[in-house]
Amino acid sequence: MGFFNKLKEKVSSVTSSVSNAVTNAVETAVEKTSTAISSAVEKTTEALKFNKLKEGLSKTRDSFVDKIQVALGFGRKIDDALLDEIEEILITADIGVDTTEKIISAVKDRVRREKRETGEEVFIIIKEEIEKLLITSPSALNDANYEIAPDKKPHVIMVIGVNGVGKTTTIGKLAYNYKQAGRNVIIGAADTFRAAANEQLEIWAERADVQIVQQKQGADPAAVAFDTLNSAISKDADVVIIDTAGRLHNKGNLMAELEKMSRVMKKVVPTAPNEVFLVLDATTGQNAIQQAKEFMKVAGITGIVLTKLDGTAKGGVVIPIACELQIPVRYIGVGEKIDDLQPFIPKDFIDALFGKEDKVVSNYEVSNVNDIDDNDEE
Ligand SMILES: Nc1nc2c(ncn2[C@@H]2O[C@H](COP(=O)(O)OP(=O)(O)OP(=O)(O)O)[C@@H](O)[C@H]2O)c(=O)[nH]1
Ligand SMILES: [Mg+2]
Repeated sequence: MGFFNKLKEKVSSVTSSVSNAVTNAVETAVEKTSTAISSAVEKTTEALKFNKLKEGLSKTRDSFVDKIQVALGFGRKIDDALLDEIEEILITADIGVDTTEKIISAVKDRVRREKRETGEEVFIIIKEEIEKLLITSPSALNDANYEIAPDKKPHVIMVIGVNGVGKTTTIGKLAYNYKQAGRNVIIGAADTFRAAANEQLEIWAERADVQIVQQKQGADPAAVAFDTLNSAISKDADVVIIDTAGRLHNKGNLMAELEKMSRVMKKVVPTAPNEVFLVLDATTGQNAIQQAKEFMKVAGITGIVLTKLDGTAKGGVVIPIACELQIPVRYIGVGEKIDDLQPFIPKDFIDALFGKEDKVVSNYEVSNVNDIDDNDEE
């Protein structure tokens, strides 16, 4: 090979390795930047959601957490009288007698065993014990990603509950969340009882940008559910959400109607309904638990949606619902807008209610107890 050919080859090989190196560097930089951007977007979205939750729980925080803080403040001695006072605050904040007893007995035990003496420490113990109850409840296993198992397609969700609890609104929000997660959604207007029900659901379908199947007012709800499932199959939909009329658990004919809907849906999708969500209105406090207990006797409920947490001081009711009923609280409603439905994440809920910044007492070494300033005593 001549000198010039060799030189040409050399130059071309250097050029190509420089160009490869530049391409790699640019690709890596682009990849890093886009990862950084998407992680920043994700963090911002999470922060906005958390703030919304915090904001939504402000009335509950006033009625419950702030009262506990006041009771524990002013350097009071941590004794039985004080813990009785806290017990009363929990019961009046809709935590319910049974769950309150569990919390207080665990708190008393830890205060004694770990020799806790300050209000701050007891506050964190209360927070931790409530969190412990929630994270060992079925509600801790919620899917926040709106995943659908491929063998459950279409995934059929039937939404039930008494009048006015927020079923239709929840369906609109849920459809929106599934759609945002990239799922193909169809909703079925099986509340054929109320005159304006179809229009209301249509508005939500438009907002969420999903399809809707409906019939005339007075049509058989089971027929609407049947049509919706058939349409879902022909359109290869991922998720079907069926709205139902508000009903009382003790109205036999209405409960039989739900049962018929389930039976008819199975003719199209043998596993349907994959989920039966009972919607409960948090503003009704302990009454919501009663409703759930009654519905559980007659309908195969797989999850609870607790709505209107934003408008109430009774948000503490989510704790006994999650802990006593053994049915997961799947979603919570924190406002009337389409993006105001959140998966129920126990840790976020507790952090939003009690504040995030606290040190975790249980991580202290027992020896640290002796270092704790006991100015609070007397
Ligand atoms: N503040 C607040 N309002 C809510 C929430 N969810 C629903 N609502 C309101 O509750 C009212 C009733 O909601 P719907 O969705 O119509 O209730 P429904 O259960 O479908 O009612 P029926 O079909 O009549 O049984 C509406 O005014 C909603 O805007 C929530 O999370 N927060
Ligand atoms: Mg409705």
